[in-house]
Amino acid sequence: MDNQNLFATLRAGFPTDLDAVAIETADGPGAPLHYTWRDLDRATAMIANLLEGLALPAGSRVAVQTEKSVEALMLYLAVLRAGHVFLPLNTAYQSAEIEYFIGNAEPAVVVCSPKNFAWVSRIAFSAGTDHVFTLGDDRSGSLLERAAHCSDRHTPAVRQAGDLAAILYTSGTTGRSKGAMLSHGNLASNAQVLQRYWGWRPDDVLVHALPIFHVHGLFVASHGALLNGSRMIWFSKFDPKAAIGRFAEATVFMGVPTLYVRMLAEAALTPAACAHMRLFISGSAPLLTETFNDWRARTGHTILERYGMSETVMLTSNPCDAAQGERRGGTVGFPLPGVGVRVRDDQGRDCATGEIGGIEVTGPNVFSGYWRMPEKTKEEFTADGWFKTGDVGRFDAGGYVTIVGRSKDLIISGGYNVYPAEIEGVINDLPGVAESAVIGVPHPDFGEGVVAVVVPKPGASLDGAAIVADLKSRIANFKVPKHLFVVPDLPRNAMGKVQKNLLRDQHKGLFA
Ligand code: MCA
Ligand code: AMP
Repeated sequence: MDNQNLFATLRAGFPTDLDAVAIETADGPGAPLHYTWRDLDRATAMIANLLEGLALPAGSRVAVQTEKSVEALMLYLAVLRAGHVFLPLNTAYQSAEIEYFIGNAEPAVVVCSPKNFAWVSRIAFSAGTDHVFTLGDDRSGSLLERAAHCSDRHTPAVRQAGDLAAILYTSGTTGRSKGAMLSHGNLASNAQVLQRYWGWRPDDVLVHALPIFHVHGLFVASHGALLNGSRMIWFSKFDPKAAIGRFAEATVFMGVPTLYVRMLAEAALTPAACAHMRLFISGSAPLLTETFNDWRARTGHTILERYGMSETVMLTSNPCDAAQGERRGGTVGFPLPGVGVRVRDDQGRDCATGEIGGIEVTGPNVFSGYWRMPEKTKEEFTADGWFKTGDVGRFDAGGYVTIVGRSKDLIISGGYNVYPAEIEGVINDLPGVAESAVIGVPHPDFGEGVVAVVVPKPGASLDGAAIVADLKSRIANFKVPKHLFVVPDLPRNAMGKVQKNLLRDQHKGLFA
């Protein structure tokens, strides 16, 4: 049987001329650095051989928290190549968060930034991890030192479509993150569908400016370019002016809405600057119609908005090809080929066109379940096997999907998910706090801004600024409330439930 290893699928997309440039760095140490396709092939082989030499048990997880670099991408590809399971971690995560992920996933290997080795290795070794390597964004660290002694020839491990390729931690409506288990087949099928739907061409050039520890930057963007043998211009950190400066030699850009908002604030964003570009894609959070319209007015390009999740990779997309329809602002387009999308009411009945309900999905891209959480997994699927996204939306008469809200209590800030229950849990554990409510309100830069409303215990007095400072040492910076109010009590309904809608309404103008 064919090898379904995702690395093998991506490798088959490399161009015949392996000496052509695959990735050019636009920033970071030593930029511009040029990596050829042969470099990607050889370096991933060496790292894969290093991993194989560790004789890890089948299905071992490799957890990675490193700055964005081409070598970090190579590490991801090498983990696939060796047949292990990749577990990316946001660089903003603090020690308590890392402790949870490592404790929950029990990785056999952890790779971290050299500067974090002391605390990350302490957590990893006490959780039973056997190997901790370091990888800096300047090619430093023990991972590459060790890999340098390994052969640059490697045959990808044989994997079936259903075998686990990656675990992405996501949503924790009850406070704790769940590891979405994605298989080689989930990821490969989605990449292949997007290849056709977005009309990827080998001569495309992608400006890659997203982090590579989430679906958008790691899978959607990187897989697209690799599968098509297309060159990437690689930013380790998004810089609006610098990104615009590279559009003259590029054709594709992918961003969360905040990236588009920030580029719109640059005078350099003109039709001429974007004349060489073919496709601007947005996702991970709702793109405001205002941003969609302003972008068209400023550049002459119509942003293609698409919708996905960590559990499912990409689900719907506005068309790329005009023959299939226009790109409609405010919508997330059509279900992708092979992906089933339906909208159902609370009783599980299909909603009529235009009627709002819960979005449910099925397809070869949909994950198999949450890591070691069979009960949670069961709750999130319908009896007939469709995944309940927790997003609320509708189909219009033309078949376009519009997302109107979420039934899950989730804030999306600058494309990062923030789970109010998790932040409330941390705040409620602080001395003097009786209870709290965390909400998202409109934010001009991040789409939604995190706000906390905190009630002190009787007799206690709380200092909002001190709480925020304390939170910065406990949770990832993007989760820290941008504003914190200390109030005598929270609004509740007759059932005693906190009325977050009232709080959201009260504070909706906070960041205007
Ligand atoms: C940074 N800060 C933020 C955020 N990012 N605050 C709220 N939300 C954020 N997203 C704060 C930091 O806490 C810090 O605050 C200050 O901004 C500066 O931090 P820095 O790291 O320098 O910020 P930045 O470089 O300007 O980052 C902004 C960013 C970044 C470029 C928009 O957040 C980003 O790359 N977002 C993309 C996320 C993404 O890739 N999402 C895809 C998820 P202080 O100074 O107070 O400490 S995948 C997904 O959702 C699915 C499946 C899908 O459909 O794609
Ligand atoms: P994640 O947990 O990071 O996978 O985030 C997935 C969630 O992001 C989805 O369930 C949606 O709520 C949201 N999302 C992704 N793309 C879009 C989009 N284009 N418009 C609105 N929401 C989106």
